[in-house]
Amino acid sequence: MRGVGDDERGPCARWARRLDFAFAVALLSAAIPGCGASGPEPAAQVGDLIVVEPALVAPPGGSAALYLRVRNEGGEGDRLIGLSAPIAPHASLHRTRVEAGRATMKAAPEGFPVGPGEVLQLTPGGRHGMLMGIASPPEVGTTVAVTLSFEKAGAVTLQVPVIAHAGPGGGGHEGH
Ligand SMILES: [Cu+2]
Repeated sequence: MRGVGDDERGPCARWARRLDFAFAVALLSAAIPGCGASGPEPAAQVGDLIVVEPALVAPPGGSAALYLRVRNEGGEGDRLIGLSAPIAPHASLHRTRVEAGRATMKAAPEGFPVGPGEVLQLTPGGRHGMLMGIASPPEVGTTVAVTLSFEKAGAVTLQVPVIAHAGPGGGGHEGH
């Protein structure tokens, strides 16, 4: 599983290279409509960790990216160490780097820390979850069950809304 994201020629990497920066920004605003304003409603909670604004982007091709934020309201640090979903035989945490308009991603098996009082952000163009090997992409507007695993707080399952994978006016075709 770990090798999939490490391989630049893998399906995930091919998908990432089509994600230009403008697209990523459009995606971000689509995924987080009320960003920064009033506190969004929790999508899930486990211990002192509150998951807000989850979104799944599932273009054709079998891979889907998971974005969300985790707020740690406790006094102790924790770490997102993995994810899983019934619709995907493989899932892992990834980092994206965007340089000169090109995105590449790598698996992050060490996970992502979220310190006390901090917010862990999984966003387009940054850290994210990746579901791979999806047989048939979920429809926009439906929800997909995803389980997040934290080092200390344990696992929590949430329903993640599937959002469109193109920016405004993008037409939804990513060039297959
Ligand atoms: Cu990825």
